[in-house]
Amino acid sequence: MTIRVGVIGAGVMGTDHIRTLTRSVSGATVGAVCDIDQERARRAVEGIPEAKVHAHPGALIQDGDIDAVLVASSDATHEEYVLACLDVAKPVLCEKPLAPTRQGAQRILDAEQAVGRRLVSVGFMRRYDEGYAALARKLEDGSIGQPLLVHCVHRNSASPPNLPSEVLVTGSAVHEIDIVRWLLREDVRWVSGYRPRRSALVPGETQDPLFLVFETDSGVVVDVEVFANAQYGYDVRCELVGERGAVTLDAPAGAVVRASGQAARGVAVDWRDRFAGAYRRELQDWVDGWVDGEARGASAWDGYAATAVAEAAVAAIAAGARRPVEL
Ligand code: ISE
Repeated sequence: MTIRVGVIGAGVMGTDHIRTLTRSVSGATVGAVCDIDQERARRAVEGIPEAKVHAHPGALIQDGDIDAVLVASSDATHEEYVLACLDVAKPVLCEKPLAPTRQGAQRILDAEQAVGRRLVSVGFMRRYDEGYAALARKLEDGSIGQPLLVHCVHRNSASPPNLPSEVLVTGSAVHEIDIVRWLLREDVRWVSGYRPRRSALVPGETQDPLFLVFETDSGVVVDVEVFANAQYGYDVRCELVGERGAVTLDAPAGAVVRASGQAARGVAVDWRDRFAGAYRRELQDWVDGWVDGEARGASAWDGYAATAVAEAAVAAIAAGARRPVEL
């Protein structure tokens, strides 16, 4: 059985997913692509003779030749397209965030409940990263005892000028929110946010870096540095501190070059190379799930919870006060 996937959005992530689905995932083909820029959509399907280009996302979603939809358009459009997929009861994998607002994510939860079965998966690909999977195993096998603290770092080399400051939370730290919930198997209940001294190298008005603190149901405290203009590359770190030890996320295997008096290891350029394996495993699992007739990966509830925490974090930063998360 081959799942024919329709991809909405042929930007950076959409193009990456099209390439991964076509070259590295078995049991799936890209059946159609749609983008606000039709020329970009046409370029994205070059070399995939069976793929159509649709002018409108609605037409792609309703296309009877399309079995499942991957939403990789801009964040603000996610809710509309996921709801349209639910309207025709089609499986949908939506890039994060599921919706930029908690109310939007709630509407998706309600619509999925009305269909009566899981159809929505959310693209929290870190759940498929080997390093994070190793952290989860160490927590589960008791190597470090009960978790007490989590330290996270999320750095990009550069952001576009005037990136709205809240996107550092809704577009970047949302990954830490999800992975912390997944690792600890509990919800975040309180959020505090800080605006450290602003880097002079940030283009435009964006407040960068940001620093967030989460408190979970059981009282684990999580700190997250988000720095979108760190200059030197893409760097994601995580350390779990437990009662009996600590466990740290390892960088993916690479080469160490010893030359000119230094031992140096490369830094990832962006999330696509750092998490290439995770994206591939995520897509393969999603496709395998639908071959077996079931949704896999992060659920609509996970997407909703992540958005709820992100929203509380944005409010906490604005208010300069600790905020509860409304779930
Ligand atoms: C980007 O949009 C992503 O989705 C990446 O996964 C994230 O790490 C990065 O910070 C975002 O800008």
